Amino acid sequence: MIGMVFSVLSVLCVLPLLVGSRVISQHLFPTDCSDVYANGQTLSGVYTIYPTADTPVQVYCDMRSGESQIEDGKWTVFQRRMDGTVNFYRPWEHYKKGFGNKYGEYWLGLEHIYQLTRKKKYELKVDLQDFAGVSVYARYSSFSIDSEADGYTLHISGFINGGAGDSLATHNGQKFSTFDKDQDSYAGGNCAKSYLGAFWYNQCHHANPNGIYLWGKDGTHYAIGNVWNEWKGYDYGLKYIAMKIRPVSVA
Ligand SMILES: [Ca+2]
Repeated sequence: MIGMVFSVLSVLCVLPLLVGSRVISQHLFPTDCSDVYANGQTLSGVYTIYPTADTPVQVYCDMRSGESQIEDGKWTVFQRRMDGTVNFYRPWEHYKKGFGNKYGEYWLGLEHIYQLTRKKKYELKVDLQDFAGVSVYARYSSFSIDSEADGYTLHISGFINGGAGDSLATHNGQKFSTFDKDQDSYAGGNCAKSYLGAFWYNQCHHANPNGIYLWGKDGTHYAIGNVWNEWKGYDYGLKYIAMKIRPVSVA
């Protein structure tokens, strides 16, 4: 019994390991993909992270090491669209807890995102691709969200333009809304219902990443798609969109 207690206690600690002549810190409960990377798992893929010690969750880690500092990997992906296989028109509980396929399209869950961003300072990158294969991004040097009691309010700043334009500016400071929980700034209705998504709607949006997967340009129904207005306008559904965070380097 005492041995059991001791072994439970020991795995709760960060375990220093001697590798060759180097001592590295193993995160036995990696908080995010940055910790997974620090553990030596440097390939992109699906890993288990622990936003809190008792909430293991699978996530896609973008470990791609790029050409520049900005493009370096270690990103924890919390939202991804790529082929229209997952329905994103879902109620509050789904957006709170997460849904979808970690190998494909998914939403990690607002509670997990909140638990991550309350622990460390994060930056945000949004990767976008159209059906012609053109890729752009928008980056924000600071990203966090509040607790559920505060509506999971979005806080972003420090926009860096990777060709996408800043479609999130109008969403900064807004609470999250779903079709069954209207917390937007539009008094005349529910943006989630009007634009068939779920987001930090204002009145209502310049970006609708969780909208309908439109398969390209389709203006039949105004701004209902997975659109990013500052890049392709309100009637172009993107082929690929991924929202990802990583701790801000203090180096
Ligand atoms: Ca409203």
